[in-house]
Amino acid sequence: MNVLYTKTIFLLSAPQIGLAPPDEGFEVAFAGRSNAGKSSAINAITAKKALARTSKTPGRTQQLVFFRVDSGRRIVDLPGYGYAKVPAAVQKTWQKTMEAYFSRRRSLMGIFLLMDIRRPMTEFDQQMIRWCDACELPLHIALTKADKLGRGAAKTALLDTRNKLREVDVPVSIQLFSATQRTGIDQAHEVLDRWLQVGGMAEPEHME
Ligand SMILES: Nc1nc2c(ncn2[C@@H]2O[C@H](COP(=O)(O)OP(=O)(O)OP(=O)(O)O)[C@@H](O)[C@H]2O)c(=O)[nH]1
Ligand SMILES: [Mg+2]
Repeated sequence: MNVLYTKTIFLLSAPQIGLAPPDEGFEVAFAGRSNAGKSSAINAITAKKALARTSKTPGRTQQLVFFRVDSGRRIVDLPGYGYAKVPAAVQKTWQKTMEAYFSRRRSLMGIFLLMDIRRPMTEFDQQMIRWCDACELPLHIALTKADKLGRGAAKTALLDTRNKLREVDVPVSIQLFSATQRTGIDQAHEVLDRWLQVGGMAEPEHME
């Protein structure tokens, strides 16, 4: 277990990027369709039961929720408006907010895109991937709820999704993840460490 992430605390919730914390240090954002398992993944990665609020009701996380890993590093839980009940006007506002965030946020080092392994590469996901491409943001995909499929089917989903990512120009990696079975956490930490510039010679105390 990477102890750094267990120190993560809630910082603030921002309904728009103007209210985000100062654009300094390093930040990684968790994106994904509503109910994909973003909040559950953040809790699993930080080994905290209820740091990010999870819900059976889609659309629970409606703001950009910032978590502080340490003084110069943050994780962000992005709202996942990928479900039908959201009014068109709200969708539009969300799109504008996301576009501004992806393109202007200098501390944003990469996007963790979470997809339910049973429904990968939805229109929402493809939109996110296009934005990453356009903004030259590295992309890491976690296929969540891998526990819902058998090993063989999970592996097939991983390979299929990887095949669909051939056209993507930005660096892209992909993994299986399960918050309930706590699998894929080490792999997620490795990507976060890289993007959040953890483990340089200057700060060996962060590594276990
Ligand atoms: N079986 C299983 N269920 C999971 C897993 N991760 C999340 N879930 C369930 O999926 C539902 C949605 O999880 P959340 O983490 O709240 O999803 P979210 O992406 O944050 O959703 P929004 O905040 O609405 O955008 C909850 O009922 C979770 O318990 C997993 O790895 N395995
Ligand atoms: Mg959530």
